Amino acid sequence: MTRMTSSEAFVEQLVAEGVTDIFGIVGSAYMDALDIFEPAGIRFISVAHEQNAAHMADGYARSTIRHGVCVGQNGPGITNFVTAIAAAYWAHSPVVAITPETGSTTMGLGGFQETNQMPIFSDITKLQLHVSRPDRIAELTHRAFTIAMAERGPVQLNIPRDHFYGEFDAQIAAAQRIERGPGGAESSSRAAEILAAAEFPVIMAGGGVIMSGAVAQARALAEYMQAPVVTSYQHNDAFPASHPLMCGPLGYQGSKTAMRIIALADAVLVLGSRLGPFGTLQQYGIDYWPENAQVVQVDADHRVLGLVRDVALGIHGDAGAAAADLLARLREMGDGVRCLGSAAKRLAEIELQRKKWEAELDTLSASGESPISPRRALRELEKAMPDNAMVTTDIGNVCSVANSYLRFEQPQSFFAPMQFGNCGYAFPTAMGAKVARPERPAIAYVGDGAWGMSLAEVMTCVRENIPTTAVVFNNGQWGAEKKNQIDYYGDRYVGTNLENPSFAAIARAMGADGVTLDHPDQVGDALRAATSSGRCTVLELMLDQELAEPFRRDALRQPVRLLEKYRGYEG
Ligand SMILES: Cc1ncc(C[n+]2csc(CCOP(=O)(O)OP(=O)(O)O)c2C)c(N)n1
Ligand SMILES: [Mg+2]
Repeated sequence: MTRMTSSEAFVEQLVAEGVTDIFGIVGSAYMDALDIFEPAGIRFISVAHEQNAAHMADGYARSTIRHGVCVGQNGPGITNFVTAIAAAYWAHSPVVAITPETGSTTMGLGGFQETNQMPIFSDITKLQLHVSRPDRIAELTHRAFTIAMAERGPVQLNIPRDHFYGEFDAQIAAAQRIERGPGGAESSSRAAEILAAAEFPVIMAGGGVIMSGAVAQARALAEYMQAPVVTSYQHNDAFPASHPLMCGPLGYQGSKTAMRIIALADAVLVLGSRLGPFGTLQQYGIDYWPENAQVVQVDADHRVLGLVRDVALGIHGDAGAAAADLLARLREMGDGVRCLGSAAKRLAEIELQRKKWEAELDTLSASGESPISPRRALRELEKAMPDNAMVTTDIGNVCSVANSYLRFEQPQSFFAPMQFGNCGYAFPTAMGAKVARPERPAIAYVGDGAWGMSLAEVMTCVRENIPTTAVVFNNGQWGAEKKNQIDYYGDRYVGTNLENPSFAAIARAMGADGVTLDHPDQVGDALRAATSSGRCTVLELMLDQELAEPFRRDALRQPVRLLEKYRGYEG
């Protein structure tokens, strides 16, 4: 026990948890602690909007397997966090949201910057902690960090502003990491039997493979069984793209190779995926989910086992430990593993499907016109992508089509908004990743509509020296939503056309580099130059207005109007 102030105990506990970077906007509520961040070895990254601070914390966590941390002023600073904490929740990111609150002595009186901050985050955090007394601040901070990592999701640490003051004897705990095993022995043995009996087993690698650092284990198992590997929606980096067994991602704008291959499966081993409903919707008219296959689902969160899809067996365990355990069991079974005799057939099928899909993508991406066609832009970016790049994408139509063109050799390379799907995700998330991994290029793909939500952070990149590259797809529209007006609402464009200023000029005015590109031949060189310049760069790609399939044909209906005054507004 050492005598400390409350702020000192808090900051010392942050240090013990390994915190070196915190994203936020300054506020008096926590200034007493902020004042000693620097001598504690903590960099405070001052941003333009608290939503983006929390996205940065998410990108930081996703690119490292470390905690991301954000902080803001009580009331409005904290309510600004909400969207990004929800995104981090669905991305399973260990983000610790430090939420200073109005003073405990006046809470409830409706004073300055007061709102009840706990209900707001109740459904988008794994745990909420309220520091009820100053002398519990270190203990509860420790708890926040432990649970955020153990349960893989945001934790809120709510601290009444007066609780940063006070003196007491404090104990700083060492950081705690909880290791997971492969799952129960009985279920593991059943899983091995299911896999051993399969003729056409397929492995689906999800985010859990990335988070548990399990690519090597997944790969060893896939290679032993010669099982094709598909990845879950927008987790394209869960298995190396160039591996002969890799088929690509499922889900919206995913890989037809992956879909055609998984459709053939008689057993699927799902490693670290909740099988989210949007992620396995049929695509391109391919109803690919193999309803009759025996599905074994492994996940670190027992609540998601069998939740969305019926599974033959759920295993509560770590993706890497489970893969290693299953490999050992299959090895012991020797010739009893049925699929070992038919590897050539599966490899040939992968090769065939991959060739077909690549040829189709080449044809779709061939246009050499100006303005640039979205798919040609995506192909050019793909070809010029630095090997060790980290790429984030936003949720617009062009960004979503990028799913077919983003391939990675290493995990922790692709951070998309996935099933929370919020506009404004990509750029701050790339910035957070860049802070965490300064040695790797960080590139955000962003639509022009969503760029309006993010562009203020170019100032942050310049001020804080975070050399992130933004690729802005300027198609003059909130395209993904306009597509619905085209398909369902008789081309009535309400709120979907955009008249944009020059985003490149705005970037330059903020002290960054800004380049406008209107021919496909310029794209590759521009990306290479931007990512090697050491400067924040905005590449503004002038695109045509072509749009791909909408997100939610499954959830939209042709409009029906009954009232006379709305006649003519049918589909
Ligand atoms: C925060 C938020 N607001 C609104 C939406 C609805 N939405 C989904 S995609 C989209 C259009 C995106 O337009 P843009 O960023 O220009 O990309 P494009 O579709 O044109 O490629 C909108 C408004 C959303 N997903 N998130
Ligand atoms: Mg757009």
